[in-house]
Amino acid sequence: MIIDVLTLFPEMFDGILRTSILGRALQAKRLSVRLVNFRDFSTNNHRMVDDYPYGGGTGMVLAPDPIVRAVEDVVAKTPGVRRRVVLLSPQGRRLTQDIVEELAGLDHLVLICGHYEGFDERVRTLVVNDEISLGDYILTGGEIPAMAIIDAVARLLPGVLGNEESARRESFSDGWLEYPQYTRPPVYRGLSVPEVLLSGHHGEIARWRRREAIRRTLLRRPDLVNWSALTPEERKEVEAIAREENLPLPQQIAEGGAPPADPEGEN
Ligand code: 4GX
Repeated sequence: MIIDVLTLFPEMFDGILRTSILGRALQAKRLSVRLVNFRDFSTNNHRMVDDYPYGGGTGMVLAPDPIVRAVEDVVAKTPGVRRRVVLLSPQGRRLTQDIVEELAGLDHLVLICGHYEGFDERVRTLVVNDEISLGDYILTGGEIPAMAIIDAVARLLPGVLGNEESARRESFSDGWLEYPQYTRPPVYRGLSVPEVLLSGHHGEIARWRRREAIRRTLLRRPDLVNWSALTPEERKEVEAIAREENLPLPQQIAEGGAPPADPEGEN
């Protein structure tokens, strides 16, 4: 996969692209990341890339021409492939693992990062076909969201994670948060490792882990639960944990339907 990053601050990417799994993915040529400073596409004498907003107001707006020409350049260098041109902004759809998987199936990904200011709307109209947000908070630029996307996509590419790590990934893609983990020593500052994990009873260990994964998810991220996809065993665990934790027993568990509407709009 080829990822082109359009940014005024390419040096921000130096560290992460050299480090650990990303560095390995690049070395192994599973992934190629090209950093494009769209200031190089400015035709202005002063290499300016922004200008005053029509209609007035504070701040500056990234002019369309350098960005549009930079996109045209990377597209011309990478013809005839499955491609997405993504603008990073708080106005995009929030990044999820489903979106990461979608992007990991492409041949060419173009990530456009703005800094401080917004983009001239014609950038969206002319060259952008996806807009993604890292989350509902304001950053100084799209570079960190672009890095998050590169990192999350790279680990899904064939051959990037070792066998062990990719097997681990599959075992955790069952929809629950991770169960609590422990290593040596068996007692640390008075805190013991749960007895069952030292027992060697693999069946009991697997049941304990599933139960604690479900407990964590119900307590911390009930919004992640796909109520209609629970196995009968999971459903029984959910009912038992809801009783133990004094959680309101979800209506949909009892009736087997969709969850009730959340009046706070949180879920
Ligand atoms: N997830 N930012 C983009 C410039 C900007 C302003 C307005 C478009 C319209 C962000 C995020 C994020 C700050 C990057 C504003 N672009 N990007 N930048 N959250 O906060 O992606």
